[in-house]
Parts: sequence; C-alpha cells; structure tokens
Amino acid sequence: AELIADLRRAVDERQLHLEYQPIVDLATGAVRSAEALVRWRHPRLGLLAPAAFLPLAEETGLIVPIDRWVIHEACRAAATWRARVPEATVAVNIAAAHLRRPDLIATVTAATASAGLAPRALTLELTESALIDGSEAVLERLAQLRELGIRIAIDDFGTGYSSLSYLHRIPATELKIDRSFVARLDTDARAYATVEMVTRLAGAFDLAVVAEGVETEGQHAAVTAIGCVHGQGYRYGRPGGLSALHALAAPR
Ligand code: G
Ligand code: G
Ligand code: MN
Ligand code: NA
Repeated sequence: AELIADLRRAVDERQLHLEYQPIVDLATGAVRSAEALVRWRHPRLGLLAPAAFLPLAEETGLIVPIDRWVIHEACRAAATWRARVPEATVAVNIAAAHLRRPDLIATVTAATASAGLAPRALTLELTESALIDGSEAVLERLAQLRELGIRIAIDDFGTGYSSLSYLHRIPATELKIDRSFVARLDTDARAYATVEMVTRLAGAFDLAVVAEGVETEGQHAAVTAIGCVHGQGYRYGRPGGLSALHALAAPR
C-alpha cells in the first residue's frame, strides 16, 4: 500500500527514467532503432526494474500516467537522436489498459508534436496479451495510429495464443520474436524451425522481424542466417543511457 503512494508520486517527482536498448540491423550492424525501458529510482529501495512495479501500476491504473510520461520522454529522446541519425526510431511498450483508452491517440499526437518528432519515428510495442481483447474499438484505434504514421510492433510474438489470427487483424509494421525461442536456437532444432517459420510468415505480411534476446554468437549467426532483419539482445548491447546509444549509433 505504501508502494502505491510512492508510485503515485514517482512521476511528479521525476523518479522515473528511461534506458534504451539498441536494435541492430543484422545486415550492416548499424543501430538505427532502440527500445525504451522504464526504471524507477525509488528514494529508499533503490533502482527498481519494471517487473518490480509495473504489475502494481497496472492493478492501480497508475500505468496510464506512467506510460504517458514514457511516451513523451521517449519522443524527446528520439528527436535528439534524429538530429544526428535522421532515420532513427524509438520503440515504447504500451500496457493493455492504455491501449483500451481512446485518449491514447491524443497522448501520442501531443507527444510527437511537442517533441517535433515525425510520427514514423515512434513505434508502439503491443504484446499479444494486450491485443487479446481485439475489440473493434482497439482495432480502429490501431488503424488510426497507422494513419498518423506511427509504427506498431507485436511484442513477444509466439507467447500468446492464436498468434496467427493477429497477423491478419492487426495493422502491424513489425513483429518481435520472443526471446524464449531465440534462447533455444543453439540447441533445439524445433526452436530453429519456429524462428524460421515466423520470419517467413512475417515476410509474407510485409512485417520487419526483430529477434529478441540474442545473447550468443551462435544465436546471432542463426538469426542472421534465417534472415531476421533486426536483432536485439545482450550480444549487441544492454539497456543504457541515451549517451551510450548515441555513441553506439554514430553515423558511419
Ligand atoms: O527492462 P526489463 O527487461 O526489466 O523490462 C521488462 C518488461 O517490462 C519489458 O518486457 C516490457 O514489456 C516492460 N516494460 C518496460 N518498460 C515499460 C514501459 O515503459 N511501459 C510498459 N507498459 N511496459 C514496460
Ligand atoms: O519484450 P520485452 O519488452 O518484454 O523485452 C524487453 C526486456 O528484455 C527488457 O527487460 C530487457 O532487459 C530484456 N532483454 C533484452 N535483451 C535481453 C537478452 O539478451 N537476454 C535476456 N535474458 N533478456 C534481455
Ligand atoms: Mn518490448
Ligand atoms: Na518483447
């Protein structure tokens, strides 16, 4: 209960910050994209990862102001990054509760406009579980976001159920293959076949594929051979500050 009160103050008192994990172009090694991940520097408990507070935020509805702050902050960061790397894009995670709110459109529009960011430089990551109640209203909202130019990624692909129906219904621009499949690439032929199949399927739907959780050289070689367009994971870089991202992504 005390943590709820703390969390309520966290946004106002600027205790949240974002880290950025690079997403590499596997063909060239270039970093032109990053995923923003929220952190909470709690005054007594220290640095908290999302798993330590996002479930509580979701239960209490505090996730909405948090995600709103994340969207604004990530848009500002993306705008500075694009001053150096014009084609750079930044991805933010959107909670299920937020996707159900009509004002998501207004939030995204305000954030891109006030940062002076082209909407095509912002990707919203939606998990399959967030998409599960694919109500008409949610689908309509996603279509509106696409019309604005916002990119839509299906996150943790393969972990929800009826994954395949989403490909037909969701106006996505990319698909992130869940790291549980990537983790087993080295040792499990079935995991390899799964990543291969999902990549081919994504190609048929014109979706860019991001292989998540690439840690080892073997996994890197496998996702590259399979033809995934992008990779994300400790092999390429851990989540870090904006300056680390700028250094990694220096134009060549
Ligand atoms: O950084 P870490 O691996 O601890 O993140 C764990 C999970 O928390 C991520 O998979 C992501 O889905 C979720 N997450 C991280 N940042 C945000 C955020 O700003 N908003 C929401 N809704 N989820 C986030
Ligand atoms: O998909 P989601 O938004 O949940 O993924 C982001 C999370 O994955 C972040 O919490 C990040 O810290 C974590 N992550 C990123 N790269 C790796 C990796 O190579 N290995 C593992 N185990 N986790 C990773
Ligand atoms: Mn994500
Ligand atoms: Na993911």
